[in-house]
Amino acid sequence: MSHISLDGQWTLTSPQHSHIHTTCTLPGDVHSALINAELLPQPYYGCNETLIQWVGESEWLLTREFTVDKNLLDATAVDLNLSFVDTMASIYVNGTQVLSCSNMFRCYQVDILPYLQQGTNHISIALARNDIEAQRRADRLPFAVPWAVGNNQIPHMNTLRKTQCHAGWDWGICLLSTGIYNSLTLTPVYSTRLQHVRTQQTWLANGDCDVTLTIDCDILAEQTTQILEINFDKQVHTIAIDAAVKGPQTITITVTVTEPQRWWPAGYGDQPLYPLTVTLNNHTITKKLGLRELTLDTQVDAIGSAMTFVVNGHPITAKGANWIPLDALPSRQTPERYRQLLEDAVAANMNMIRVWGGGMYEHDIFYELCDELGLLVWQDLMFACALYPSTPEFLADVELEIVDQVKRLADHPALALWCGDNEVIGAIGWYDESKHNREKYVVNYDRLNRMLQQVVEQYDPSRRFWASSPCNGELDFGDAWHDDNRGDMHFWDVWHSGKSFDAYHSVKPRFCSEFGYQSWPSLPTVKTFADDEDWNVTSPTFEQHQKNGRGNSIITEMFTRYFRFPVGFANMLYLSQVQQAIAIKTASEFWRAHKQHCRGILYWQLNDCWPVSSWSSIEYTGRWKQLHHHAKRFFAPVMATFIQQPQQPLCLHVVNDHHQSMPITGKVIKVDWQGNVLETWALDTQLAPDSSEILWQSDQQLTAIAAKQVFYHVRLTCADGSVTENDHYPCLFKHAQLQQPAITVEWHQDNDAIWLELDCDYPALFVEPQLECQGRFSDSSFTLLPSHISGYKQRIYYKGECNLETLKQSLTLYHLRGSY
Ligand code: BMA
Repeated sequence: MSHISLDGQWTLTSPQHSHIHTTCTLPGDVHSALINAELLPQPYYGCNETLIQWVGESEWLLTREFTVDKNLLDATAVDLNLSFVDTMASIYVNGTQVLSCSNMFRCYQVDILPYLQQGTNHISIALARNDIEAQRRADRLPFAVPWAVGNNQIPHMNTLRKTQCHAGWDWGICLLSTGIYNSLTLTPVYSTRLQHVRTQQTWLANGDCDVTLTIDCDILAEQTTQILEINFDKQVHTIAIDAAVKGPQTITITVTVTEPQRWWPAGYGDQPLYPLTVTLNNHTITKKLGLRELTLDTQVDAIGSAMTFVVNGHPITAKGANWIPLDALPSRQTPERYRQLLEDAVAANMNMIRVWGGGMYEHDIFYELCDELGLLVWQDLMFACALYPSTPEFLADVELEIVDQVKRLADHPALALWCGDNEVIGAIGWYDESKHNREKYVVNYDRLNRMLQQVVEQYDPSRRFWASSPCNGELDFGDAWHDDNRGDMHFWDVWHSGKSFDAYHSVKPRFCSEFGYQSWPSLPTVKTFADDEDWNVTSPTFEQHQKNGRGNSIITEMFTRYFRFPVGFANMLYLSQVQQAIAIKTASEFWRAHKQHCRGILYWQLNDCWPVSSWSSIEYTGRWKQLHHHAKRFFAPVMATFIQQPQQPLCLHVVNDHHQSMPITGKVIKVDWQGNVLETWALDTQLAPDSSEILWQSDQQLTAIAAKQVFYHVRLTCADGSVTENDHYPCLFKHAQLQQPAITVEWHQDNDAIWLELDCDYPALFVEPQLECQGRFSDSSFTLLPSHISGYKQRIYYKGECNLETLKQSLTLYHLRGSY
């Protein structure tokens, strides 16, 4: 007999709300159950967030029955397995408490056989109030430990091992969700429990790979022998376990993979995965292993010290974004949505995702998809933007959590790095208590951080532990927001400090693990949470959906620096996304061009967990913001960018991330806003492997008048057929003499394919064909040149399920000159 699932319908009640007696689907959360029962309004709509806080301020009880047949009672043990328990929970079986949970990140296992009876059994989960527990714990701390004021709406979340952004963040709704978010299972154990399998790779001089399996078993009842079966790389191995003595036993076996197919990050090669199964009696553990070597090079160099991931002996440029929880309502974190978002990341030429420390260690499906898609994972441990206790109880609890998570995740080839926290070193300097007593709080920090390091290194010696993000290096408590010589950097001078976009040119980070710029959601997404009377960026609903205090002012103020002020709400939304795309593009292209300095670019942030104004490149509804289309271009393996630095000639930098050389041909043109080509420079060369070179430069000093009348455009075609295009605008957009273009739109359909062909009389910038209906186009926010310049009409394909008629009615075309 294998697992028995306790997933499905449970009964939900609350001691404080006698009228509530409904069902709750587990895995799932209480809010979602109440929404389904029409006892709670949709939390994401309007200002409903303010109406639903009572849910987090209540206790909840989940109950159900299950049937046990006689056979099950013959087992040596029956394990109840629980994980993603959010958070303070007491579990009862037939009236007896069998488990008390207090850490959402633990994987709990408890033998409940002694409490089971043949026939009907009763299980209940009492969920206590997390806010009260947080306060209770804070009251008992030996000294104040500042919590994430400004982000959290509920105090002292830092004392609880629960997703920190559940209490709100500067992009996050405060729901204080509760529930159980992973499958609940009962596993009968016969004599010996198969506990855990861990693998380790050793690469041999001949290119083969030794995979050593460490298999933990627990002998519960003495037996003569037990047979373990291992299937790996088309080999079957059986091992007889001597089960004469009770207690834990560890078995190791090494399997040699000859001529292994190596696993690569996306863009650098394929992602072959080798299935592994280990079976003991009724219990099988399966894994998919990717065989690769991965190190982090932090050698001292002429600049400071490197921060370069090296995969299979090749340095790579990490390109990607930061990940926050998929949905603030955990019931909506479905495998389909994980797949969609991660596929969208790869579609934008990303190869790394950072799981940010204010969220959660993600569900298995996340890491399985990253393995499959070639997305390296920078894994923060779950601490963010606050200080944390270092009391013995807190450390002991966290230690168990880290052991559970490292054991769960260490065999994923995508996992690249364990990082101790998000911005906790920095946070020592943010709060009054710690600012004025720095030594005490640095020691307090290090007590926790050192324990994290020791546990990670013990359970996963194959990977690097990095103390914090950002961090300048080992035991370095300096300012990694401004030091670009070593370590990883969070560069927020543009968004939070209000500098202009050219401030991105003032630093060359070794690895920028955060930098971001907000935009508003697109109109179709706004319609999902705001009535038309709230279609205004300062309406109550819109302000409820902006969690960064100065956010709307920053966006609007930046409009005035670069653009002519947009007309109407829809154009405001559109322009905010143009602006965001320009910000992140400016930084990413500059840092990629300085490849000798910079080997990692992860912008803040990939996704949204509810519909909100934020730094994301993909909206909650799944719509790609303009930034995501730009990311696809600025993260492409071969990328051309114009860089203009003060008192320097305009330079065209071309970056090649391939580990092979790449022949390219194409041209740079100088065009005026009437669509006349004034000059052309042909380019035809071979890019060196893993390089960044200046292929063209202009010494022309444009007069102030000429700068408003022209722009430069480059289009290069690589030998593999890929194309990179880019522009340079010599003056601010608000000064440029853009002409109002007439854009023609033709729809085409052939079998299943639907596409648009666009042409124009005058050049059009940031052209966004926006659909009200589902789906998207293959490209957006592009420069449209008249076909007499480019030689073709711009063709973009529709990706989605709608038919041609629906599409025709649902298209709105935005472009920069049309916004004012
Ligand atoms: C970063 C993150 C988040 C935050 C973001 C935007 O530093 O770590 O805490 O949401 O900035 O302010």
